[in-house]
Amino acid sequence: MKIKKIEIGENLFGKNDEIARENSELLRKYNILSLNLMGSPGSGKTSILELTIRKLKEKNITCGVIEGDIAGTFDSERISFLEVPVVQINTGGACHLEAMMIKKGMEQLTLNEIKVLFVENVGNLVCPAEFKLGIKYNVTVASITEGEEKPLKYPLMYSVSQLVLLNKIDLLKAIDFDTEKFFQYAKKTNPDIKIIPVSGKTGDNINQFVDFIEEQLLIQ
Ligand SMILES: Nc1nc2c(ncn2[C@@H]2O[C@H](COP(=O)(O)OP(=O)(O)OP(=O)(O)O)[C@@H](O)[C@H]2O)c(=O)[nH]1
Ligand SMILES: [Mg+2]
Repeated sequence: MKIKKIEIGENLFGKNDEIARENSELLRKYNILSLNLMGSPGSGKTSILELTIRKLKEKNITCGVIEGDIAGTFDSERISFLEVPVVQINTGGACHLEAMMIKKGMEQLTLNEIKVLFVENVGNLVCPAEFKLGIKYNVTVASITEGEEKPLKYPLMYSVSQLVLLNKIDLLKAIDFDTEKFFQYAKKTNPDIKIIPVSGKTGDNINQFVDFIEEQLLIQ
């Protein structure tokens, strides 16, 4: 599938919260469930997206993806391989996506053909949490290789997220990672947060993320 690409210039930065509200209204109008995947570079956002989209496709749930990266089209190429509409946004240096970028991205998608819109934010545990996009669910993709204390060191990311996908659990035997402590720290930062341990490599528990998406689709 052809990748649509947007390079961001100065003029695309605007009144962020206002545009985020407009994005949210547009998504509601089209009855699209939207999820914003955030996390450190390499935590496994694209790997999880690939597995999840494959499973949603098997269930005839149509997806669209907005990929945010500082530069390059690596991730959108991986997604387009799945025959899913994808827009690559290159921020040209900015460490996060902003609402105007999502607005421009959505203009490139045929919204009435999409049930679930995924946004993959720029790999960064800080800045993406600071900008509202108008996307309904914030999902933090954390990986066990980052250490269990990260929810306490980067609290904003956890407090703005409804769901954490704790990734790379296939490496648990090789890495000194205290899963219980991670749960405790994440809940301390955000008592309402839901955590699903997954593997973007073996596909373990990806079904639980798919279940979460299907549940949210039902209550849309
Ligand atoms: N062992 C293991 N490796 C994983 C897992 N998930 C992802 N990886 C690997 O981790 C690396 C980064 O994965 P990506 O999915 O590209 O991570 P990302 O968060 O999308 O990265 P950026 O977009 O650059 O921020 C790749 O080499 C993946 O194969 C996992 O669950 N287990
Ligand atoms: Mg990625």
